[in-house]
Order: sequence, then structure tokens, then C-alpha cells
Amino acid sequence: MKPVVVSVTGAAGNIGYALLPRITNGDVFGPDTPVILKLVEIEPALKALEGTAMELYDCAPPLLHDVVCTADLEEGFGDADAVFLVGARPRGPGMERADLLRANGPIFTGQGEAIAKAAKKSVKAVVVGNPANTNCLIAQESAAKHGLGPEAFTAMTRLDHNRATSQLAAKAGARPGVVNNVIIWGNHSPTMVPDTEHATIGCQPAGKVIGDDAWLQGDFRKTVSTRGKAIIDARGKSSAKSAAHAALEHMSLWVRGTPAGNWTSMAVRSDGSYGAPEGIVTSFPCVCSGDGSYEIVQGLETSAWVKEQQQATWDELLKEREAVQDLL
Ligand code: NAX
Repeated sequence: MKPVVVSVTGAAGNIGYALLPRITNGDVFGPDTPVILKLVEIEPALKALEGTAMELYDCAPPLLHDVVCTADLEEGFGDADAVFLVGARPRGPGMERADLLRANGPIFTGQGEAIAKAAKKSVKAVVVGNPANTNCLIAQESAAKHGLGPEAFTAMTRLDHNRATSQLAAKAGARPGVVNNVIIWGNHSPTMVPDTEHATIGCQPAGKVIGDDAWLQGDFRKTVSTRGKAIIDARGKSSAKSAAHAALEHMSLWVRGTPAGNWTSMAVRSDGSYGAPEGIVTSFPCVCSGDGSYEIVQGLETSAWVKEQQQATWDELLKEREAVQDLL
């Protein structure tokens, strides 16, 4: 079978370390598809990247066709079928979210352009690096100037979706595998809205099984939306295994399709569905057809409480867009 080309930026980092062996294990394109990995890093991290690639070789991954390590964007995205945009500057001491946006925005201008110029026209790129939604918007705008449409770029909220699924399961004393159709609306930030109003636990409505609206609107929401910080406080490092796992699921569902009757949460370009402002990148419930396309699930009823929370997270995304207007 012809190998697929998968590019990963920030490949020498925390998440990259957990992500690469699973890509070469077939977790995105399946167990029969060979993979050419193109690993993109900034110059100072190329030595560390070499070490990461050496370790990967030492796993003797049966699907690994070739590895390219580079700081050159067009080489790194050349002919790519799938791209994981993980690399970004971490938030330093005293940095506000707006400072992070200003620091990371230009990275995504360059990467959006290079992907449009060098990757396959059918490329799928998931933005993981934070602030993921607005970085994704920047990449979309930049790529559009070079002929690649915004549907090629989505941002990851699958980790938040998984966190919500697991918290519900734990509260119900059930396995995460029997929980379906939670929704994350909005931004990958503490304003995100984990919505359980359409979720099921073992085919029963989640709200009925849990029977505690105060918990769903209070502790549940807080735990999900601040989980990243709780992991850092406990582990001394940010989420890596769970972030890599979510990125793989996001891409695999996009490439191979969501199961019948199920959706996933993906941050995509808003078309105004559910009253979200058009032209921001915000998380919606989405279904993927398996031919590379996705659609926002339509027609779901939302309560007044969800609507109020949605407005707050969309307002934050509008402010983020305003802060990077000069890059769009
Ligand atoms: P690390 O700091 O361990 O690794 C980041 C890597 O990116 C480094 O190796 C660095 O050299 C590289 N890098 C920086 N600028 C680059 C550029 N312009 N081109 C290519 N590579 C570049 O961070 P890690 O823990 O791997 O996290 C990566 C990103 O994921 C961060 O922005 C983080 O905030 C974000 N996350 C997003 C999540 C989400 O749900 N959307 C959750 C997990 C994670 O926190």
C-alpha cells in the first residue's frame, strides 16, 4: 500500500513524544497503511528531535516507511495527508493569554502558508498548540491566501470531550465506553461549555442517570474546564499522553469517520450554527463521514443555561480574533 505522509510540528516536545509511536502503530490510518513521518521543529530543538527519531527507529515500527527531521516548513509539510500542529511557545511566567496569542500567532501564519503551498490539497490539519482555536483561525486565513480552504484546519477539543466523558462515567459508576455524545462548545479555555444535555450513559439520558443538575453545572463543568491546570499541579508537567491520545482520536475520526449515531467535539470555522458568530473557530458537535468531510450536527435543542455559557465563550473568541486582527 502507498504510504501516507503525516507531519508533526513540535515533534521533540512532550506531546510529540507520546504521539509519534502511535502514528507509526496505525492509530490514525489503520494497521495496514505505511507512514512517512515529517517532523518539524525550530532549529534549537533539532538535536533533541534527532534523539526522538532515534528512539522511534528503536521501536522497529512495522509501518514506518521513512522519517524526515527538519526546520524547513515546506519540506516538513511536503505532500502531507495529515498534519498535527503541536509546536507552540509555552506560556511563560506572567504571560497573559493575550501575550501568548501575540507570541504564537505568527507561527501559524507561516505554517498555514507552507501547508497551502506544500501539502496535498486534501490535507487535514489539527491545531493542538495553544491558544488552539485562534491559532487555527490564523492558519486558516493564511492558507486561504494561498488557495487552501478553511475546512482543511480544525482545532482540538477532543481532550476536553474525553475529560467530560470520563467525569460523567465516574460519577455514574460506569465505564467511559458507555457514555456517548457529550458536547464541548466554544474555546479550549476555562470558558468552554461541557454540555451533557444530549449525552447518554448506557442508552439513558445522562441527566437522568446523574440526577444532580447542580453538580453538572457546577463541579463537573469546573473539573473539566480546569483539568489541564490540575494535571500540571499534580504531575509538574502538562498533559502529554491524554493530549496525544485525543489528537490521534480527533484525526482518526476525521479520516475514518464517526460511528453511526455518535458525534465528536471539534473546533471548526463557524458558519453561524447555533447562533455562534461567523468566522471564529469554535467547538461544535461534529460528525465525520469518512471521506474527509465533516459537518456540524444541526437541530439540537439547548437550554437557557447552555445558551448563556455559549455566549460567554464566543465573546472570548471574538476578543481573541480582535487581538490578532493584523495577522488575519
Ligand atoms: P512542549 O513545550 O513540550 O513542546 C513544544 C515543542 O514545540 C517544543 O519542542 C518546541 O521546540 C516546539 N516548537 C515551538 N515553536 C515551534 C515552531 N514554530 N515550529 C515547530 N515547533 C515549535 O509542549 P507540549 O507539552 O508538547 O505542548 C504543545 C502545545 O500543546 C502547547 O501549546 C500546549 O499548550 C498545547 N496543548 C493543547 C491542548 C489542547 O487540548 N488543545 C492540551 C495539551 C497541551 O497543553
